[in-house]
Amino acid sequence: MDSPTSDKVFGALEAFRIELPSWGFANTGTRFGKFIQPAAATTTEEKFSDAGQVHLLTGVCPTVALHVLWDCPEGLQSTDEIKRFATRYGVAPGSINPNLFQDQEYKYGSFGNPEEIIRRRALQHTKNSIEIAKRLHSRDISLWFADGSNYPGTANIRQRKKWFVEALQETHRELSSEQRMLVEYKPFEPAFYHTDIADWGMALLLSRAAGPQAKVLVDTGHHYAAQNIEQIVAWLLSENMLGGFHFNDRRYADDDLTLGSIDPYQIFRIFHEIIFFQWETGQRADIAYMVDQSHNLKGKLEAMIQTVTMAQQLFAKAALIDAKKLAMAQKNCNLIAAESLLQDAFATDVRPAIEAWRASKGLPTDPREAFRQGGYLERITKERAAKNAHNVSSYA
Ligand code: RM4
Ligand code: MN
Ligand code: MN
Repeated sequence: MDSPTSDKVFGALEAFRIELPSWGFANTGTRFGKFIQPAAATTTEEKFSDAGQVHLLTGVCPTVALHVLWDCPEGLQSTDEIKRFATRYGVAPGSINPNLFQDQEYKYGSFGNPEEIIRRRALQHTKNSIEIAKRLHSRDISLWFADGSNYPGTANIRQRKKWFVEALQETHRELSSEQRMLVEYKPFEPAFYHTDIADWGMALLLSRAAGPQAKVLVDTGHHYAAQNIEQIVAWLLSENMLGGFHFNDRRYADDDLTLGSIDPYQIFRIFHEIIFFQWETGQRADIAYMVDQSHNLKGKLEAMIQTVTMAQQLFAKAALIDAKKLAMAQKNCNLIAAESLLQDAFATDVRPAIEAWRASKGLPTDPREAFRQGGYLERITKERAAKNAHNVSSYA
């Protein structure tokens, strides 16, 4: 690999950090059943320990996203112990995710629930989550709503939209000047007829209505098949409305498969739009890159390391595209030249340069192999097996 190429890879990796989800280390499953792993994290502390291990080996995952219901069972009081875990395991709390979908009250929705008392409860939980975020010095509040309906005629769609606007505005009022709220969209599931925030346009309108610190969160799994996600990304960037990503891959719907396992070229194209935007505008895109995957067949830590290294590879490949040449080829409608710039970058094997970058940082060149050799998995399996044998029903 020539040295300008490896310089580009080094430059890209310096700027790339990715956040891990705490729920990716706990036992999860499908709606048909949960497959218990003896090494799965059973407490918030164990989730921090696992995230810390992934960060130790990859060097690019300094934060862990928290789900309030699962990781802060004592609400604000949980923040002291979370700070201790952060120090002990070397990973800071990242985005804070209120949970507005699991409690019985939310059967007919949260911010869009026809009952005012439940809407208020959902708002109160969101406000508490913002308070937790403040205590933990977390910048982003990630909002995902399961709200929607299953049968035509059963919900007042316009009325629910109004309720959402009101609650999101109130949410925005609680933010400190450094904080942001990220509004996630999803076309279906758990609601199968209509979802209140079903696509990026709805998330964009609601974010705009909420206030300037509200941005859109793109979960790559939350699109219909064949949708052009990179175009959505490009539009959100041009509107200064892209707040962050939940990365995963999908074959059918919200499959939460390992990033790049089905269509690595798509993630590459998304990264390209971001890097091209930055080149063209001279502006750094302020985007939170987060993983939203919870593996129940693969080993959780190994799959997480696999995800992180894949993200680095695809980001580095996208950074190889010669933006100047691309702009010229686009201007001249030189289609094959433009297309080839993407294809050639994608076809470049960036792994040797990434290994060299890791070595330059004192990191293991092959983090997955280092994990296999390191003995961590054997230790946690021993420590947690008995506890996991009784774990049958909850993410926590
Ligand atoms: C949703 C969405 C949210 C995640 C939950 C668990 O489909 O992706 O971001 O927090 O799943
Ligand atoms: Mn998500
Ligand atoms: Mn999802």
